[in-house]
Amino acid sequence: MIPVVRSEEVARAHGAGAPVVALETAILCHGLPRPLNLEAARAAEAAIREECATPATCAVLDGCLRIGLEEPDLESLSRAEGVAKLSRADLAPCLAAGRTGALTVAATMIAARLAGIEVFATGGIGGVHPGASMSFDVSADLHELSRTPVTVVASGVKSILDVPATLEVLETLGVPVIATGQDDLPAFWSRASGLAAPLRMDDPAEIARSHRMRAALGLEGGQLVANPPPAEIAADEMAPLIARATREAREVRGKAVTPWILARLVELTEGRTLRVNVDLVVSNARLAARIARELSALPRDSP
Ligand code: PSU
Ligand code: MN
Repeated sequence: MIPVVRSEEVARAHGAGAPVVALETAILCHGLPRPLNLEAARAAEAAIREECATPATCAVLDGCLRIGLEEPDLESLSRAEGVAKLSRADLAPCLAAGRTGALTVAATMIAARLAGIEVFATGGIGGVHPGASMSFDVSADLHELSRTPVTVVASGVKSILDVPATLEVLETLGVPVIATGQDDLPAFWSRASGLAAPLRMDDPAEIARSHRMRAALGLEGGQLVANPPPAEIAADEMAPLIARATREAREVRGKAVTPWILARLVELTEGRTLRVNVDLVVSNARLAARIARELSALPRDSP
């Protein structure tokens, strides 16, 4: 038996066949500093409700996989120290040990699939880190996109990554990468990466149909929807700062790399990356809700 509990709100929406959007918690516990982390989580949930969908923020609390957090749980998780960052490899051990952990993109996709949720919003997915040909640092988020049928709405790939290499891996894994509203793949804090996205769809209904068509074709895996950030810091301004933070992170290893570089960039931009990060998460939540609404209007078992 999997120890999984849906919030009342999520259970109700699910029973009614109403649209639900999953949200992750690694960004809450590792991606954003307090108290902005809680503000961002609440704002993302509010944006989803404004679009007439139900948010399902996912975490493991005391050995129970929670799909949808009540406000007191969200608040205490946002304040908790030393919460584990759970990816695919860590989910079962954390549940088995009865511990608490925040879910990355990969782990949230797994949770969403278990709960029958087809759409998930985040900031930016993990990918291929610069120097990965030596370090082998490639996020488990990429493989998850190739095996778990969830449409992930993000502002592209975090630009602290090797973006062209990440696109190549997604192509190899057969993951559709779909830009919305523009041809360029967004670069997290910047609207343009200078790379064209392989696909473009401006209509949430088309994204929803494509999601269902993959399932009908028997294809494993999800889609990555790349939504440009509403406000930006230009890529040429970010590039030298990213290069500096990455150089300084040389000694940092494993799961700590991404949170360390994000935190260093907050310092180097005097907090400007934070505002952009919060706004893009909220904007992605809104688009995810629109896609979820379109999905709920389609019959479940046919494209
Ligand atoms: N989006 C953000 N901030 C974040 C993340 C996403 O705006 O911190 C998290 C996600 O949980 C993603 C993780 O899965 O960063 C990637 O971590 P890694 O590179 O260690 O796989
Ligand atoms: Mn990594």
